[in-house]
Amino acid sequence: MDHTLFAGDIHLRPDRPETRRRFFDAVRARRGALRRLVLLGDVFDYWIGPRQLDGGEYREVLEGFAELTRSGVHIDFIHGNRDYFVEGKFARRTGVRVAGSSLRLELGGRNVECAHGDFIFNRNPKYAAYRRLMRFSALRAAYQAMPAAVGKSIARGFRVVSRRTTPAVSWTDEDLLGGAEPLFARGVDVLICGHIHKPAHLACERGGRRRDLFVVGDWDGTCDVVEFDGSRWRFGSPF
Ligand SMILES: [Mn+2]
Repeated sequence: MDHTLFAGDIHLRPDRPETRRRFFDAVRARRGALRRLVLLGDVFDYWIGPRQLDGGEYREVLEGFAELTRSGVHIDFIHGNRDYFVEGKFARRTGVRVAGSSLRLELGGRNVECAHGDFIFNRNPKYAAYRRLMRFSALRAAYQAMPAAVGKSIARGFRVVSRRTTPAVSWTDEDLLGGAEPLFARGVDVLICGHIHKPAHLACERGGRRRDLFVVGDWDGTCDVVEFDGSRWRFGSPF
């Protein structure tokens, strides 16, 4: 079967090996059927850039991804607000394809849009400007040139900012569908994201078509994932 698995907000940290084990156990349990794994961002709790590859902190994670891609699982990596420095060197090391901020697929005759959700569910008007700024090569280069310890302490600072700008509790179903609406209007049938750490599956009808919004859970909590087995969608615990 042509099985696709969507997961995000895993927030892997070197000091939490149990999260890493649970995630890879869930993926490996689907071996054989699994063709594609779409990572919806914030896979890493922090990622300071290419130097992170040499530090050894995420060695088992990198090996885990490399082993999966070698075994024929196609993996797409969508940037989250914690790990948008994941780039080409990471891709070459692991075989994972770095998709950038979003990914469009067609599954079962439906248009599927995958994104982390930080650009969709964000009430801070400065946020998009900040992310655009970080795209400038000079700023990125300055960040990458810092000693790794400084880079990590800045990454920890980003985490505080991102916690302040993403209040999970305040998103109602109407808010979530409101965020998805512009994408539905552009022809997206299924929107899959994460970021707000509040798992949800909402469906509605727009333009005579059924639309679905899936928000995956985080791996400190319910770990809810989205799966498509070639004919049916499933949302819930991966275990
Ligand atoms: Mn996030």
